[in-house]
Amino acid sequence: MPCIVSEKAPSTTRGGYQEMSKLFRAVIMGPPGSGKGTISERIAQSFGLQHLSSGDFLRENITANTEAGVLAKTYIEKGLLVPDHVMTRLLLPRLEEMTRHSWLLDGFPRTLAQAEALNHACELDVVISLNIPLETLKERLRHRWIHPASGRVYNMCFNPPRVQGLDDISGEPLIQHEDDRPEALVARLRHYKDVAKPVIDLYKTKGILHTFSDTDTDRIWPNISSLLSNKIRTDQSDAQKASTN
Ligand code: G5P
Ligand code: MG
Repeated sequence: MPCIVSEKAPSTTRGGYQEMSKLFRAVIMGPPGSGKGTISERIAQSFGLQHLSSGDFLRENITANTEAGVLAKTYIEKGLLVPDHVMTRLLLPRLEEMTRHSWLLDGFPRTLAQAEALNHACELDVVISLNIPLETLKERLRHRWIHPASGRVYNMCFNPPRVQGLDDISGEPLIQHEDDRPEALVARLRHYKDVAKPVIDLYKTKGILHTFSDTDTDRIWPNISSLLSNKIRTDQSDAQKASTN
């Protein structure tokens, strides 16, 4: 797959961040409810990376009734992971459409097989791993509501909608994910730990893993922001040096 790291980025960027001369590839990992989506939105906004959430992409496929979506639904409803071959067949072509953008993958890879498939496709610059206490996760997801059409996420305590039960922008009703209901939730949390360990070990060995531990996204965010600022600045200056040599 043409996921070439040295490819020149296009001249326009989102988020007002300085133009990147080298494309940047990042992954954010973490258990259900760890704040991947919330932090990804902030990263996309601040650094102009395109955000691709595997969960949102699956839900789009479910809504559109695609073959993969119909299959994925049966797993997601039970709180199980969607099989690796379905995930890679869905996600890798989507990444191929984004080769001219810097991107952030949220929720993929989840297993070692997925990480190996991604490895063959492209080289990552940074992997962010969120390490959040179990009780915090359970509490957060119990209060999570989403706007299905846009994927906007609310939490009745952390970031409630302006009008209870309604999306701030469209005014449409909010719903809870089937897999945020208590039975599916416990299964999701249990699964995560087992399958994530070899993926985390792989990225640790590659020297690109950065782990953030806290109970609050607002305390984690400044550290992630400064990691990415430094990383992107260093990568850009390396790319510039290479192009002038
Ligand atoms: P998803 O959709 O990727 P999960 O299980 O990885 O689902 P999820 O649920 O989307 O993770 P998140 O993105 O990590 O969680 O967290 P979030 O949505 O930002 O935050 C959770 C809640 O906490 C929100 O309400 C938010 O407002 C609030 N919050 C955030 N920070 C704070 C804070 O500091 N304090 C408080 N109080 N609240 C906060 O995947 C869904 C399913 O799709 C399948 C699986 O079946 C999966 O279960 N799937 C895959 N299967 C196989 N392989 C893959 N790669 C797959 N990807 C998805
Ligand atoms: Mg999410």
